[in-house]
Amino acid sequence: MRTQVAIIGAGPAGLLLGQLLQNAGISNVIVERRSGDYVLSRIRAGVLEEGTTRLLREAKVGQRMDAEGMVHHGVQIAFMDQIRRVDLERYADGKSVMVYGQTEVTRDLMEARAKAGAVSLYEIPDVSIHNVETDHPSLQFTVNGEKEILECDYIAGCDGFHGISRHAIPSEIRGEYEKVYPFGWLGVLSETPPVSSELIYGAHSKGFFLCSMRSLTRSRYYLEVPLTEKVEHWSDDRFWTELCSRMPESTASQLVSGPSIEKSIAPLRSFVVEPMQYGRLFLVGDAAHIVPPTGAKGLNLAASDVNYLFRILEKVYHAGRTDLLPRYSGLALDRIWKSQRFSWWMTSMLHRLSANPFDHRVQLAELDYFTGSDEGLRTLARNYVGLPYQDVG
Ligand code: FAS
Ligand code: PHB
Repeated sequence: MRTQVAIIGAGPAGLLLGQLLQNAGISNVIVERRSGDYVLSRIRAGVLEEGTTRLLREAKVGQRMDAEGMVHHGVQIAFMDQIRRVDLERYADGKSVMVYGQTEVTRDLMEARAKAGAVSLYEIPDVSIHNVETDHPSLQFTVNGEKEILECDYIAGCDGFHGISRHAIPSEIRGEYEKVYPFGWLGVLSETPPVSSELIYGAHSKGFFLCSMRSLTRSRYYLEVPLTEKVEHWSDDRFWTELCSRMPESTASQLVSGPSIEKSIAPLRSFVVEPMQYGRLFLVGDAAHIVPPTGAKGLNLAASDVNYLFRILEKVYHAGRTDLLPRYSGLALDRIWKSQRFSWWMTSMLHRLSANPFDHRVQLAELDYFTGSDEGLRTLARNYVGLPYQDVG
C-alpha cells in the first residue's frame, strides 16, 4: 500500500487531519486500533473554541454542529455560595464558544470520511512505525491475517496518550514534562435539562464541580473525587446529593436529576512531550500533550495541532515548501504551553489542592480578583475562548 500521509489513530485529531488533507487532494490512510463504535462510545469533551469550529467548517463537517450546537457567550464561576458570570463577548473581543460534544464531532468526521471514500482501517492492533529518519517512512500492520506495509511521505501520530507514536522519538532526543493531580473527575451524563443555560465551574470546600451539557435535554456533570474512589462507589443518588451540596443553594434548587446514562472517573494530568516531530513523524493531539479538562482545552489543542500540520503539509504538496516542515513543533508547542498554563491555573484555582487554610484563602482571593475585575475577567475570557493561531509562514 502507498499513500502520501499515513495517520495513526481515528480520534478527532486523526479524523480532522484526514478530512482536511482529503479535501486538499492529499491522499491519506487512517489506521485505528479500536472499532469505530468503540471510538464513538468514549464520552469526552464538550466545549469547542472558535478556532476549532472554524476548522470543522473549513473541513466541510460543520453543518450539524451549526444546526445542533449551542453558542455560549458566557461561562459562570461559582464560589462562596455566589455565581459570577464571565462575559466572553465583552471580555474576549466578541468571541464565544460552541457547546457540541466530541462524540458528535467524531461522528460527523467519520461520516464525511466514509462518504469521501477515504481509507480507514479499524481494529488494527499491531501498527509499527518504520524509517521515519529517512525519506521513505512506513507503517507495518496486519489486516485480515496478512502483513501490510503502508509506504508514505509523512506519518501523523494521532494515537492519543496511550499510543505508540511518541515512543518512536529516541529517548535521548525526547523530553517529557508531567504533572499528575491528586484527584480525578467523576462524570455523569443524564437525559435531564441542564441546570443552567451556561456552564458553571464551581469551587467548594468539599471539592470542584462542573455543570455542563450536550443539548437542552442532555446534561453532563462532574465532581472532583479522590483518586481512591471507584465509580461503583457512586450510586446516582449519592452523585446528585453530593453535587447539590457543592452548588449554591439557588442553583441546587433548580437541578433536575435523573438516571445516569454514563458514569466514569477520569484521572487528571498535565503532560507535554518535546519535540513534537522527528524526521518525517509528526505528533498531533493527545499523542503529544494532555491537559486537565478544567480549561476545556484538550480537544481544542488537538485541533490547533491539526491546523498547523495541515497548513504546512498543504504548502509542502502544493507549493514545494518543505522548508516549513521544521516549524511545526515550535508553532504547536508555543500555543500548547500557554494552554497548559491556563488549564493548570484553572485547576489550581478551583480544586482542593491543599489542606492548608492559607492556600484556601489565597484561592478565594484569586477567584474574587479574576471574576471581579475587568483585567481579571479579560485574561480569563481570552484564554477560555482560545488563544489565536499563528501563521505557518
Ligand atoms: P484520542 O485519544 O481521542 O484518539 C486517539 C486514537 O488513537 C484513539 O481512537 C485510539 O484508539 C487510537 N490509538 C491509540 N493507540 C493506537 C495504536 N497503537 N494504533 C492505532 N490507533 C491507536 N478534553 C476536553 O477538552 N474536555 C473534556 O472534558 C475532556 N474529557 C476527557 C475525558 C477522558 C476520559 C479523556 C481520556 C480525555 C478527555 N479530554 C477532554 C481530552 C480529549 O477530548 C482529547 O483531548 C481528545 O480526545 C484528543 O483527541 P486525539 O488527539 O484524537 O486523541
Ligand atoms: C464537558 O462538557 O464534558 C466539559 C465542558 C467543559 C470542560 C470540561 C468538560 O472544561
